Amino acid sequence: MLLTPGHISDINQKAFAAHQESYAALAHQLARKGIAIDELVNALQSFQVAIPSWALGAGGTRFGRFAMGGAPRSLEEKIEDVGLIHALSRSAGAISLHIPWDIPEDAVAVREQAASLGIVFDAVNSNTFQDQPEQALSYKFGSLSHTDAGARGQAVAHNIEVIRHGEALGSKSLTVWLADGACFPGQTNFRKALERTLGSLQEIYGALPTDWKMFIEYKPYEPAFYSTVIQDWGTSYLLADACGPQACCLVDLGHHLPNANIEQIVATLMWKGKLGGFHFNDSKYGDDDLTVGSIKPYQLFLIFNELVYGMRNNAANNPPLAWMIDASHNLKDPLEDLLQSLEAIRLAYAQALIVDHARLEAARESNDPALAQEIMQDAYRTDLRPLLREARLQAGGALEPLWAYRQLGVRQRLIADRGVKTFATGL
Ligand code: PSV
Ligand code: MN
Repeated sequence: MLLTPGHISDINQKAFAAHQESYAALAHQLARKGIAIDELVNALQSFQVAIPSWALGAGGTRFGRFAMGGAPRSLEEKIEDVGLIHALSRSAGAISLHIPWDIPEDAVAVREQAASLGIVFDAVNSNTFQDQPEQALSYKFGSLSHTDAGARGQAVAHNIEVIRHGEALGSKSLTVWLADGACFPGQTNFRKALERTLGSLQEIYGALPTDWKMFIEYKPYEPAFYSTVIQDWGTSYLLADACGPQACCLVDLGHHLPNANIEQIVATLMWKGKLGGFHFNDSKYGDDDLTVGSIKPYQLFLIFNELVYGMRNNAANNPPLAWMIDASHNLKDPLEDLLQSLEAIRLAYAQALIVDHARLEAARESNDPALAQEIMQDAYRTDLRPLLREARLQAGGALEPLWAYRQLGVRQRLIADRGVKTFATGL
């Protein structure tokens, strides 16, 4: 299914007058603060977030997975779905593949299909957390950290193969997330496991093309419930540092113990020039993979405030960040969920862009926490939704992507095309 500009502009007509009114009012409000709204429109238009190929079907929990109808049955159909999200939002111009869940059979054709929808290939992700049928050695007791050199070698070779797939698609980065760890005290030697992991990562690093990055993702627990080899940002940092300048850390919002100060982690990593990638989601308890901004939107804004500061003050040379949504959809239609996530991300970014950093710095320097809070919350509480709508409108997207999606009956059409009981490849 293809959404044409005609489909979208027809739907936009209905909301156009109300939008113009609210946008003019916001432009006026921001101008009084010395903020040019056009610059914000431009910043938002160039802000694109990758959709992971595994987030387009129904997710699930270890207790089950419910079919939602019309799920993409192939990589081509997943790209088609990202095309739908991008056509409506104009902010999802990239897809991130997990190998071997989504191995392109014909990379040239897949690349052409994506390009025709305005989509590029973001980071490729390796998978050494599941055993594949044809695999010689098991990852049950680890992959890059395994005690057996054979298993480690197999996991290294898989990562290198993933890089090759990525090269054929035009990707420029590899994300490594390891499930390696232990479920029981005493099960592993922490130091040896970390040393082995570093050795394996260095081998993968050696195979990186010169214009590539390697992102090292951390996570405190799950599926290992006692210890995870790359448990936190500090471990990720020291591994990335030991690998070299092309290795960076990846922050997944769900991969922190409760109440961790993620914005401070972002600030620290950007100070060192080691933040490379970002996985967005939201959570109440653990790695819940809920819709971005659905639980802690203020935290998301605080994180973006540090990201914007880091991007504007980038003496340490952080690479352009690879933004991706990493979520699972147990209840919602995944495409609706992704549209909501994109909106939440863009909103937090826009809010961070209007923070008066000069005044904030002055408040900090004069040790005035009340004023600092006023400045932060003034930005957070400014309703910037008209700005997001305008940025989309100018780029040919929908004023209200979620409503357009529903009014155009996209899911119903996907079900008609693909069937009711379809399951996407993935977890
Ligand atoms: C692990 O929880 C993770 O965040 C990693 O990024 C994986 O690649 C992804 O989720 C999918 O399982
Ligand atoms: Mn992740």
